[in-house]
Amino acid sequence: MKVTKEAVAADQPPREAVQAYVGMGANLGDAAAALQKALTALRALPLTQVTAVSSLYGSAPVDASGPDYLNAVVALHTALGPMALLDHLQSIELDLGRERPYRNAPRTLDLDLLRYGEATINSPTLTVPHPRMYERAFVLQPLFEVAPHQVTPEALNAVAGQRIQKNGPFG
Ligand code: A4P
Ligand code: MG
Repeated sequence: MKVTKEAVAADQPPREAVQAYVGMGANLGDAAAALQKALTALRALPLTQVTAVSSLYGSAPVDASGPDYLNAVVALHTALGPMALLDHLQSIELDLGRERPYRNAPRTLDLDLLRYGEATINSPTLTVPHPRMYERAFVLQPLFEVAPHQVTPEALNAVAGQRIQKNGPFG
């Protein structure tokens, strides 16, 4: 990963469009349908283009219980500010019926903002890069697929013990 140079206020509008990466996960109900609907919603975001979509991965729950997850990563080129983008991600989660009874509860849909350009963001509601992404094969493997420059071999190696497999194409 590139070391970021610039602290960015979360509500600052971007000066220009940036490349952002969104991690998607679901492990309840029809998880594949939830991810597909979420992708359709991401494609409809204002000021935003989906530029790459990873394969669909199946993964064992990490720090969580319940059935295996389906995970994917989507690359966006967006002129939305980071906070506006997070708001949209949360709206999509809510629209698709996510419930949050407790932290890391099984969920119908989880959308995480992994990277926003080169920004480092530490606001009460948004931390970028996502604080746990480097601990998780279910993030790093699909991110490596769409943006190999974002993931070092060392980072992939560090999560090599986690069970994950490519289930097939997505999008
Ligand atoms: N928030 C801060 N930074 C961010 C960011 N970069 N992206 C805040 C998204 N949200 C961010 O989110 C809680 C709050 O985090 C948001 O309101 C936002 O203001 P949440 O998704 O409701 O939180 P949570 O589910 O309680 O926890 P969290 O930390 O989001 O869970 P994770 O870390 O996303 O992990 N195992 C497998 N195999 N696959 C998975 O997809 N997912 C999780 C959830 C656990 N284990 C998993 C998987
Ligand atoms: Mg989350």
